[in-house]
Amino acid sequence: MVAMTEAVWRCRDHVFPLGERTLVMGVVNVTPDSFSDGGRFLQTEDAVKQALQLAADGADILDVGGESTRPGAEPVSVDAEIARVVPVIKRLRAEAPDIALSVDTRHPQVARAALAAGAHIVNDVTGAEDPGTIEAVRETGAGLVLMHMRGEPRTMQANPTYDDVVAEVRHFLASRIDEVVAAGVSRDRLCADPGLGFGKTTVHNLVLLRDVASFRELRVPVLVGASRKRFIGELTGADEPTDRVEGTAGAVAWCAGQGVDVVRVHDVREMVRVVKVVDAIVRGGAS
Ligand code: PMM
Repeated sequence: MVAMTEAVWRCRDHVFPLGERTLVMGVVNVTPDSFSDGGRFLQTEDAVKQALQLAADGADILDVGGESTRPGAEPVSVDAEIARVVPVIKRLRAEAPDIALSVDTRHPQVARAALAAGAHIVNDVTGAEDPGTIEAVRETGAGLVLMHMRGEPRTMQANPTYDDVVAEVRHFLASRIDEVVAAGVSRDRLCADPGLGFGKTTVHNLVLLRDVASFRELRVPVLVGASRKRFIGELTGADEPTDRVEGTAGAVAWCAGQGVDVVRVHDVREMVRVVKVVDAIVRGGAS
């Protein structure tokens, strides 16, 4: 989506060329397994196994998260979040050294611990509102995903309203980019995300998607996470998140067609195939 020629997204030693194809970020949720009493070891094993499968399925980036940011979710402690994500990141660095790793966190302490363990990107759903996160990114040369969220996960879906959702979200992201660049992080480390479902109704999500190409004005790569979200369920009548694969494919195909740079998805194998076809049509060559 970036207009400059030879544009790249720099995330430590990973340099992603932009505009050639749609990058796929696979979601790795490290959450306690309520069906086992095996504790942390099994939790780590499960997440690593899932992550390695997503890498084999063609993910470009693995996004490791230890705190659910779904609507209504209760926060977990920073220590618990670190204890979930760091062992997974360490194992992935050892077992899949070529894949880029991102940490999905809004806490600078978690970001720092994950970067020390070898992560390349911080994915922050608050748009890096804590200056400590910006500092950690600046010091390490990591990539940073700035997402728009209205309110906070526990309450954000309580009647969100906007006068012009596209303009307001874009304005927020532009001001976050300016602030992060002013704090010493170069623009080619940044990526912007409208934050579908984070304080947005189904109509807000659809309007943001319809106008997603306008986010190129931000002059950083654009990431979209539509995967399995509630609005996909509403549109398709699929109550179970795992039953939202085809609906997700619709949104992912649209994003790839509009030139979105990164799609964040759970169903990597399927979505890699979707973007391969759309990229071949839109960008003029099979990869
Ligand atoms: N969505 C979720 C979590 N993290 N990060 C970014 N950058 N964009 C998103 O849309 C996003 C995110 C919530 O979805 P999940 O619970 O299914 O991972």
